Amino acid sequence: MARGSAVAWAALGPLLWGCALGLQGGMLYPQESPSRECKELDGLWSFRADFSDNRRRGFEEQWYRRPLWESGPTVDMPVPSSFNDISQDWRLRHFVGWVWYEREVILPERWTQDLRTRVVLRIGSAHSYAIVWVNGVDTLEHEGGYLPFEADISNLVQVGPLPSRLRITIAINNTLTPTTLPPGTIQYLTDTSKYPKGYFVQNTYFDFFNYAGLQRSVLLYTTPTTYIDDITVTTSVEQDSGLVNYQISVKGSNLFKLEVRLLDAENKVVANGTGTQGQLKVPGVSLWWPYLMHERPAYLYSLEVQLTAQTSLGPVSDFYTLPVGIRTVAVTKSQFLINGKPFYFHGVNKHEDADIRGKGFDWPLLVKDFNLLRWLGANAFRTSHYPYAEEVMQMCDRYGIVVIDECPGVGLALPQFFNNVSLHHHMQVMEEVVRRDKNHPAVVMWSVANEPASHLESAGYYLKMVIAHTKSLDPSRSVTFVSNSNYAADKGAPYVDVICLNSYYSWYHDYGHLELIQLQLATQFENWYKKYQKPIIQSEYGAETIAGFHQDPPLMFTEEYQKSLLEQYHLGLDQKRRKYVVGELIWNFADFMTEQSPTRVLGNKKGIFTRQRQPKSAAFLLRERYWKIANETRYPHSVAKSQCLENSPFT
Ligand code: BDP
Repeated sequence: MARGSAVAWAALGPLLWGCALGLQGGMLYPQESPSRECKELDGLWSFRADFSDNRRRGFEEQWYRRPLWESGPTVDMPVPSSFNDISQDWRLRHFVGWVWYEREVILPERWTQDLRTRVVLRIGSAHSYAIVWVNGVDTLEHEGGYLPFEADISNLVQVGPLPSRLRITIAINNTLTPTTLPPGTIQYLTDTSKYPKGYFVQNTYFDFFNYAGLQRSVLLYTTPTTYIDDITVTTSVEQDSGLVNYQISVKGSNLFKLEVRLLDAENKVVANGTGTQGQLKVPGVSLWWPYLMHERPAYLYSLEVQLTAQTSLGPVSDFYTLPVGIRTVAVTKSQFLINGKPFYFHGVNKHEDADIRGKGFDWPLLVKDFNLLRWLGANAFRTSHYPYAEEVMQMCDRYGIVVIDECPGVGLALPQFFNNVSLHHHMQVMEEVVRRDKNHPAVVMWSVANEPASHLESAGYYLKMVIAHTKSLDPSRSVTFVSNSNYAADKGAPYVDVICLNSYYSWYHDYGHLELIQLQLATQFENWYKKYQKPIIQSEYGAETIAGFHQDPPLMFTEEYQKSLLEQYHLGLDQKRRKYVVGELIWNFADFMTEQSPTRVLGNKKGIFTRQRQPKSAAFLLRERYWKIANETRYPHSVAKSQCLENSPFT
């Protein structure tokens, strides 16, 4: 976002929507409405990994042509889930190549008979490259995990005799190459005295396990043949009125009418409009505020869109309801402003990672994590290092948890990764991220990468292009990437709105010397601020900690060391907090799985919670700090109370 007042965007908003996405169609979250039905395909799918030497037997034998069991043995695989930790077969845990999923489904009669109905197959994410067949017909391909993709399959289902039995086959390849995001390399080990013929390993340059599979929901949903394809909303504030700029894209026909109503949280209509674009004015607006910043956080309106259209088969109507939070975001030289007030990010970095599901979406885990965030007094997180499930983003809107939305641009560590093919793909991924998440009030900033080799000239150009592209897609939000480079060498920092810095003083450098943290942190902040005069977020810091390890005076890997390291960082952060440091995000919310290595003990243990979501001592320390900061920065000033504090054994 360019520096300047939020009000300016109110006027410019509608014009700027002209920067349309290169993608075809919108990616509205599927919902049931009087005109739309959903059929979830979560549950057990048939599954097979292609262990053949070239991993291509599935294509050579065309496994998609017939039911999967006919071409060989299958196993049950739950969806959503990563496939890696489900079976007892170690080869599957480390598998690299194509895996095959299949599921049969019988459709409701109306879906196959009513030609005014459009049937869509939507896959929440498939990591990392996916090909989809419906009844053996090649239907859809998608590159990149962590983002949804879909296809209109009406033509395939609205044929033939009843009942319409659908066989969905999805082949997924988790191989990471120099042009995927994240990138990786395949290394063939050719010393036959050590490795069998054809032996290869997947190298990655990031610190989390490359879980793969159908990790989010798969579903079928319907719309009428003329339908609401996309909605884009931006908001601003003028005195005590909220302004909601909307733009709606309709597909299927040009003969339609659109009616738009904005409802408050009590379902009272507060504004209405017609047509594909316009501005709704909400006098006496209730703003969307972050958690703990205001006594009434996360206020959501509902934008009800009603379409009526004429088709050759008669009239159709379509309904879609979008939650809308009215808020402004702006950046000055030293502040991050939400609704014109300084906002301080006190939060966490996360991973979508837990137990045997790997990165599989899970409702209990989602709710538990948000309860822990609120217990902690956290008001923000970064989706390190890839976009999280859409349900997570919805929860952030509802709970007022502010999000730095990061794309899977992680592990851009080698010069060869900054090539034109990657750049093009990276821009496309940003289009998909913005398309999916643009309407979430919780999202205040896009992060295009984590710790790229930003000291390289080629990285400078690459980052400049991706950031500019992201800004053109969404001029209403800030854009950043997360750096661990030296301030004097970083070639990407000139293009960001907010500087995000990762540093691990007394962990990866000067191990054990906690006494150096304050000095080194002060030097870091001063150097960066002097050079760039932009607000800074400490986007990672932390220490590996094995829950239950104790040593006093503190030694590395103990709970005492993690606490002491945090305390030293906090003293350093407090020196700059009211000046230009606008946030701190601990690494990490919870322990998470990584590749095996001599420096990882069953994964990364920098969590303040274990992988099972139990607190280490540092969680209590951080909780005290976050609630203290919340009470200092609350607007209008009053003391906030944790919902969990009363009668809590922890107070
Ligand atoms: C940072 C990375 C993060 C790692 C962390 C660590 O951004 O993904 O997990 O270091 O080493 O550099 O714990």
